[in-house]
Amino acid sequence: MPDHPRPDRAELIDIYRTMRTIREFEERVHTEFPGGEIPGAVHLYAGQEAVATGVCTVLTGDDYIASTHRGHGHAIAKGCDVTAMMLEIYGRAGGLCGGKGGSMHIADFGRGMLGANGVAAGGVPLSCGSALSAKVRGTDQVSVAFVGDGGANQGAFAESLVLAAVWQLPIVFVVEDNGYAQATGTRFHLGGKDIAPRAEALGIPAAVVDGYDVLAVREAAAGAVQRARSGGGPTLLDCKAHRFFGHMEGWDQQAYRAEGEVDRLRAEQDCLQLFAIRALEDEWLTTAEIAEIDAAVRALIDHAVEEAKSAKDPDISELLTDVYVTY
Ligand SMILES: Cc1ncc(C[n+]2csc(CCOP(=O)(O)OP(=O)(O)O)c2C)c(N)n1
Ligand SMILES: [Mg+2]
Repeated sequence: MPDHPRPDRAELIDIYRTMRTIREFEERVHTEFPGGEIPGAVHLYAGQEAVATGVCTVLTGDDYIASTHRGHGHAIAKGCDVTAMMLEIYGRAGGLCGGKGGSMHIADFGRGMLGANGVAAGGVPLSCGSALSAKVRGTDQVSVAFVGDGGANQGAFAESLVLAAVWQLPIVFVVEDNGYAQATGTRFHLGGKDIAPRAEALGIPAAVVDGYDVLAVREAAAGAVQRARSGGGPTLLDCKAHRFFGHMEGWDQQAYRAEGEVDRLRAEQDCLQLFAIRALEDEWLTTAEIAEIDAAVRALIDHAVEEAKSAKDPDISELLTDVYVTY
């Protein structure tokens, strides 16, 4: 009996709702950003929802993920509270990290979300640490390291692959190849077409995955998580899905992208649309059910933004709390 059989209807609904929540969250942050209330750097995940969702749907609450600077989608898919996330992005009291972290430092240890990370590939060695900890403690927890195509060129990524292979860590490396590192296309920076062979060179099983197809991601992730959980060691998934927005809000004119590239992506490679078409064809969901989920998600995000805008800044007395931890 496989650990993760075909998703049943409840899981399919959950998958759609998660992807829709990420999309609505990101579209709304994009709309709100020019208002000037959101401090710091914000990188949006729209377009890549199927990757975070497909992976996190086969994880348990006890499993770990370490995220990137483009982390909202990972946090939502791991079950972080959406309103507390919005408060955090606005830098307000009541935010998931007390309003002192912002978009690039959202973390929720209670849900196994070890943090977004401003350092490209910074989460990857952390994931090796949490995987090693699980192995030493003898639990069956799995760690997932999300990393971009650009991050995969960092030395820390190569070192982490070696550690994971040598120590046979219960870890899944999820590379999100979205075609660009800032303004540099992968054909200029990758040194090859795929990142998967870098893992294979170390004996780590790897696969190239269609990152627009949430069920393909889920299936690949299910195999990888099962391998890790049963003592079979690491796996790398090289997921291909481009982002809809620029690298960073308020900064990127995207002059490096081909004319009409984003319009084509939205029209032809939108993971939500692709999923909805299949869900209707295969009668997993009705049009009315999809509309109902969409409306509920819109209301949730409206509420989150209202709460964030009306919340207070963190109190000055909390300036130094949570900064240092004594072990
Ligand atoms: C160690 C390090 N070097 C440089 C940067 C500046 N930087 C921020 S995001 C980024 C590109 C990351 O590209 P990729 O890993 O493909 O992620 P994506 O933005 O495409 O999701 C760079 C170079 C950084 N944050 N950390
Ligand atoms: Mg990239």
